[in-house]
Amino acid sequence: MRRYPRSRRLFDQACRRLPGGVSSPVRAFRSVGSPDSLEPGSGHPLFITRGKGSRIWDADGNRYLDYVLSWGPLILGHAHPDVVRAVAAAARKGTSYGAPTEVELELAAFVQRAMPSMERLRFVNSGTEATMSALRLARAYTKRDLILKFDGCYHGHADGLLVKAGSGATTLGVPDSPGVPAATAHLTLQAPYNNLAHVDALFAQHGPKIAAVIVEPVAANMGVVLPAEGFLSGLRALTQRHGALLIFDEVITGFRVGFGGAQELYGVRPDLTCLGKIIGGGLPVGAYGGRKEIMELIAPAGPVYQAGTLSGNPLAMHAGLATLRRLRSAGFYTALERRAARLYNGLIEAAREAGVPIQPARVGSVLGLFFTDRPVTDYASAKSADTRKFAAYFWAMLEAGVYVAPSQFEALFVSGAHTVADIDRTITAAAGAFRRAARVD
Ligand code: HOZ
Repeated sequence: MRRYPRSRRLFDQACRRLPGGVSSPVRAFRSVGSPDSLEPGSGHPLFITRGKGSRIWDADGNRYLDYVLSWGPLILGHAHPDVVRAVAAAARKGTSYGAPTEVELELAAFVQRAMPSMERLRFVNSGTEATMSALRLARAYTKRDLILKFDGCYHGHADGLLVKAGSGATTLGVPDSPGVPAATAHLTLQAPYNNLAHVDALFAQHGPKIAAVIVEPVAANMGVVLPAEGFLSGLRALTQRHGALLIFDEVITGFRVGFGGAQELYGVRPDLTCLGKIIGGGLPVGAYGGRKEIMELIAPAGPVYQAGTLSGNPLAMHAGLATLRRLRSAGFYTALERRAARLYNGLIEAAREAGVPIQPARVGSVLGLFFTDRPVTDYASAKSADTRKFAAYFWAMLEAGVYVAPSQFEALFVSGAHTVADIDRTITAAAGAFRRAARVD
């Protein structure tokens, strides 16, 4: 069995300096225990020293096929030469000016070509900043205070969005974070994902007060849950009828499920869109944008204040631009789709052979699987999945050299750097991991 002594040592040191030893909670392996005990909290994360293409290396020199990909941004894989070249060239000219640059324009134009609904957009530094700012804007535009979010969707860690939040908040059992003032939480209405009737009822009750509905068009922070037929178009119709804005959080799906994101894939045009991850090519970036008349309320064009010292940072802009250019190259998404489908089908077959029930989901290169025999359509059904089976699967995958997110409530991402051989190796590893999971009761 693999051991990770240097990572363990580093983690012990980190715990004396950083809360929980990490800079973001989902990294901590808290819920999956350790290789020899699936007791939550008994393990430690791996410290990563480098990445190249589809692979990463840990502090003990172990190599892994990486399906976390920094939680989604690295659609080209690690250290893609185009991105490295662009960042290095930009850095030689200075890392930040706090002034407008031409590259912001170029990246904005690329994003707008992909998502024409973003008639105007503002660059920020993270997905959290994007969603937080979009909500402020929606409230200012509609002159209403309530927002509606879906249970298990995660839109970053702004106060009003840490209500039944997915991702690490769910993994660690704190979907409603302490520290969020009750007065703020009360401004957030909640509905089960995929439940239009519930949304309809909330609009019937609170309609004139609801500023916006915010949704992950493909939920990818409670595991991967696909939008039911008619769900997104239903939200579009309901928001329009009641004068509320529809905000698509495409931080994960943007440029991931296709060049035009989920809005193109499902043919629904939101009022506002939030982006992050891929548009920064692995550097910290977010963006929000939408209809001109709404966006023109943002300062200095309008009175809604939002600012940032490093917003539109040139290194991040260049990394994003290099990434999006590569995504535009002929056949990129077709090849990615083929690899992701091969992995998806291979995982399903491997689980079937191992006799372990799973609920798989996939849109493009975003995949998820739940250890349950019941269909997963929302947060409640996602949470009923077996976390101990997942933990056994997780450690077996790691042992076999495959790095997946240490939580069932996260997604798995395929990059353009994953080869067919990588995929087939992963399926072989998963066959063993599923057999291990099957033995857990
Ligand atoms: N959306 C990411 C996880 N689902 C964020 C990663 C993090 O929280 O560190």
